[in-house]
Amino acid sequence: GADVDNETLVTFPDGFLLGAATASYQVEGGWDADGKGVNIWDTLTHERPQLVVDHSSGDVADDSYHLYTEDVKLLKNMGAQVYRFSISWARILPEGHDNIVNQAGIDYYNNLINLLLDNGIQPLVTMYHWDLPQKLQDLGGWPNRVLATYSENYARILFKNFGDRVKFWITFNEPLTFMDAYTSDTGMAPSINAPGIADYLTAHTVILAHANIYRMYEREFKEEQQGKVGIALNIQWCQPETSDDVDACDRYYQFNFGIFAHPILSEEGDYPSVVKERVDAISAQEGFTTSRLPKFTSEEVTFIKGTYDFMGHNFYTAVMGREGVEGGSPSRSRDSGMIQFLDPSWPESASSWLRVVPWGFRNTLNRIANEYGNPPIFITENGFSDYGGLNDTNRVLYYTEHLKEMLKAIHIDGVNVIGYTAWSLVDNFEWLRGYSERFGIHEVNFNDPSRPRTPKESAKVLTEIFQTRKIPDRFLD
Ligand code: PNW
Repeated sequence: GADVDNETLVTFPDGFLLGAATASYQVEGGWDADGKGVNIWDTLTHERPQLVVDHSSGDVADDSYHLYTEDVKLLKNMGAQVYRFSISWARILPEGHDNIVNQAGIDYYNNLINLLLDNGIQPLVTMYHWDLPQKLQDLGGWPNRVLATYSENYARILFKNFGDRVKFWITFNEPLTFMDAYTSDTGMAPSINAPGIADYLTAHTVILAHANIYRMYEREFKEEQQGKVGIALNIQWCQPETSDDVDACDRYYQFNFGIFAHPILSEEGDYPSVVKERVDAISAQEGFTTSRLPKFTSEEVTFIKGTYDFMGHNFYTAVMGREGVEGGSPSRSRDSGMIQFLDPSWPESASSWLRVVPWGFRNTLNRIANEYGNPPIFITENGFSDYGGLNDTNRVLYYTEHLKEMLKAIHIDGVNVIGYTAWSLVDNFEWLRGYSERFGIHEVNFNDPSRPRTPKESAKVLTEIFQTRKIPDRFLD
């Protein structure tokens, strides 16, 4: 580690970007406004409302489709330098294909982008944050490889219309999370139960789609637009229970992060060998003639390798790992051969999966840096859930502790972290948890049609941090 003075250790480097994040389905509302098409979250919330804990939907959500000027005001007041938001595919292409473009959708994002830039805030745009046009789900959704081509066509529309002003692009948000939407019929949209099969098919299509988009940008836009393209991958730190469980956590990492990162960011390319070996062998034991893990050709391995200008990383929490087998047959969990649990001493949040383990953040950043040659990493999400309220002391602590760990990774360990957007700018539709779990740094009153936004204590502390570009003394040990 480098020798750094105490002041530097708690200060953000020059050029480091600070801001906040949202996603289209979680905040926009306007689910059928002005020519928007139906997407898989519209379908799930309308047709299977019992899958959402409070039977709610994103039909209106924060109504950011109509109130985006309010969101930009919040960002401006905080001194945010960057806003990460996502584009609703079906708002731009109502039927998923690029033959019909909804001009009202283009106008909406143009207005948002222009207003951000007028206020000195950079847009960081996610192309896909889980709201697939229903018409593409009707073709099978992500397990159907043809979506790798349709995604490229969608992305081209985005580069054409917005690429003159958007310089940071994320192709996909958390493919790890949405591949699991194909592993249970009580899970996220499309909520299809084909574990150990459709999840791998989804990963395969998404990796090809990502590479297609990156290469198309290189060929058609990069020279003129000079933007950067990456993908946002999430992973939880895995803490081995004993020294005998280190390999189990390594496999956890490769099955959940390496499965995407290795093809794109490693020198070698392709899926991690441990993933290939285990899924092939276990598939055969289970009586499958064809491995459940699809194969890349050697041309595809080369085509995919290096398709990033930076990597997006969403970090929330940690798990404990132990050698052993759990999960049905077939399943990715069984393939990985590890047992996952939580340390009861880790502080809780409102989300069952989210415990507060800030040291896991620094460890994860180091792991990524070591494994893939220290790529530029943008922290695209990090945040904490509670049940609401303006006095969100636990969220304040979550942010200050995680930012301190991130700064150690930067200054002491030399990890190349280039930006950070807090999840989330506003309380919003938290997927299957509806409005019951709150991640916002601004409170939103969902009973008031005007959806008023109010800064929580955490927004005030982050404002101070964004403006001073350091961690305030009172949060230092
Ligand atoms: C992210 N995990 O999902 C998503 O990108 C956001 O849309 C979401 O609102 C936010 O985190 C909070 O849930 C995650 O189990 C879901 O570690 C699950 C995990 C992490 C992130």
